[in-house]
Amino acid sequence: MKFQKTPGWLDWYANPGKPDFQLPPGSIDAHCHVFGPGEQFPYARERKYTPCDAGKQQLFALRDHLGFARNVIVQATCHGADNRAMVDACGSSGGKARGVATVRRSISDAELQELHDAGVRGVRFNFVKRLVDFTPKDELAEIAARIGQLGWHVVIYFEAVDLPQLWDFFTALPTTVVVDHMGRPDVGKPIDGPEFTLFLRFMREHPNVWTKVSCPERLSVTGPKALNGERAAYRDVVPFARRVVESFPERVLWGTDWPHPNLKDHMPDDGCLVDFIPHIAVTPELQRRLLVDNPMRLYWPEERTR
Ligand code: 0GY
Repeated sequence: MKFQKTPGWLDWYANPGKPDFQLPPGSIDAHCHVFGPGEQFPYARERKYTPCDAGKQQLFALRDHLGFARNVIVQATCHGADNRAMVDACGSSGGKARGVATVRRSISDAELQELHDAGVRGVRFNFVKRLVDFTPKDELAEIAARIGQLGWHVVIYFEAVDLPQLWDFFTALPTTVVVDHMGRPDVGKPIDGPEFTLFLRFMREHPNVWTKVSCPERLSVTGPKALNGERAAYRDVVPFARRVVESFPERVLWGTDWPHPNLKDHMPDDGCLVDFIPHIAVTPELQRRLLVDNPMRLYWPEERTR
């Protein structure tokens, strides 16, 4: 089946630069996606956008080019609860990829076990209204209880303004909970303002909550240019991400978010995104935790050495 991508949607960056920052050995890109290809893995009927194809070979080539050792492939909403593209990519990775799935309450125990055997270690609950229709919370709670028994975690994606109304649901989840993109703070607002303070309190009061300090390209108002002699692109995101990394060094993850769904203004050079890392994790110790130790603990616990 042929799919026409959503108008205005930018393609991923075809020739990313080599990062100046040398990733620690064994680094993991803990948030990326595969899209299709649509002819092999059709996009979901209920999707809110149609992406360009971005398959496993391209993801693995990017991994090697940037210097990552492994990927965590997160199910994107354009594939709904059809996890075949993600599972196929994990299966073709030679053990170098694990996955986060989207499932419905109708999934059987045998199907959950199949996902586990394929390398899935989490489910994603999405609360971003432009991306998904509402799923009843009792359905999500039921799924969380079931996947908890497999030792999986829940990845949650929401906008900062929605945290207060979702707080009780999130804090009742029985598993490790990983928040995508720092809960999407508005970095135009003060770092010590009520919204980001609430997010930091959410993490401080709930030791099962982790977060990905990812997606500066989505959060930034100042954009990719390094201005006024400052070297960091997306520099308005730096204080927010750095605060999180330094406050919760054992509960942070990082990912490229390749192939960067829904970007219309600019498409980041993934090499430049890697060069953002030393601005938010400023010591080798913090970098090793962010890129190696923490994702290994969550996704490859059986191989953990520290
Ligand atoms: C991201 C962000 C987005 C999209 C999705 O699954 C998705 O469609 O996650 C977004 O549009 O903000 O993490 O990839």
